[in-house]
Amino acid sequence: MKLSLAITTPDVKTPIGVALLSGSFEEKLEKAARLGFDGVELMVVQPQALNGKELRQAAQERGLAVAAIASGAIYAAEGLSLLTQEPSARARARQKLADLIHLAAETGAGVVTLGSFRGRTAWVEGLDAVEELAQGLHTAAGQAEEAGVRLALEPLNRYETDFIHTAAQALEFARRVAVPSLGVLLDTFHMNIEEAAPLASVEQILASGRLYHVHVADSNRKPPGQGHVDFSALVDALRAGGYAGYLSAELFPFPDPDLAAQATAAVMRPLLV
Ligand code: LER
Ligand code: MN
Repeated sequence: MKLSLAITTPDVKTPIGVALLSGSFEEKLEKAARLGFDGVELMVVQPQALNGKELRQAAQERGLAVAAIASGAIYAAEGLSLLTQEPSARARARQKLADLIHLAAETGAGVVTLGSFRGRTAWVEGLDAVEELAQGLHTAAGQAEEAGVRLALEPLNRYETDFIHTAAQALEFARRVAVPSLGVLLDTFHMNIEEAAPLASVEQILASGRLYHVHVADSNRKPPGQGHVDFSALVDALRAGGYAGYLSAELFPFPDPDLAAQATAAVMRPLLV
């Protein structure tokens, strides 16, 4: 199991509420390495304009891997999502997803995350939203399969979207799409709100073989140790289920983006030895 954290790439001009570390992209990489992270999850807005090989090399030079490519900043910065009323905007979103998959392959990131970028069923009228998303992700999962990349669908809490709130719902959706490259991302912050028994849900997804990525934040979305999530029990459950992927910090920059990263490493690093 490896530790990463979410940072933005230089194309992201608006502040993203759950990205960590301050400074230039290179400074963020230096800091991540110094704090003992193994990788970085890249929050991007213009994947088509980024050079994945250069990003990969910049990370590698500091002993870091690119853990994941995150789609959430596209929704946060541009309001673009896979479920949106205007057909041309839906087409642009699907193209963005194809670009994210290409960037993941170039950077060596194993995973593209799919959280708020999926949109909401209420945003599409006269359309079967679930079927529309299933079709879009079926196509994308095929592209991912060819590129050697996985897609990780993230259950989000009820205040952020109107469907796929729980691990079981995400797994059901992934099984409906039925392409092995589509799996599940579990985020401890959302799980604390939506799961009746978070560790049992972790075990369920692990048993399905479809746990492709994990986001860590405490119950209040502050760094681990500042709320009431039991990270030691989480790591034990992940280890017992054979999880070898990333625990990726995606949380509020509290009290600031550097100290939040430092506090995360201080709690999580000892659990992963
Ligand atoms: C995305 O990974 C996520 O967790 C959302 O809550 C976006 O902030
Ligand atoms: Mn998340």
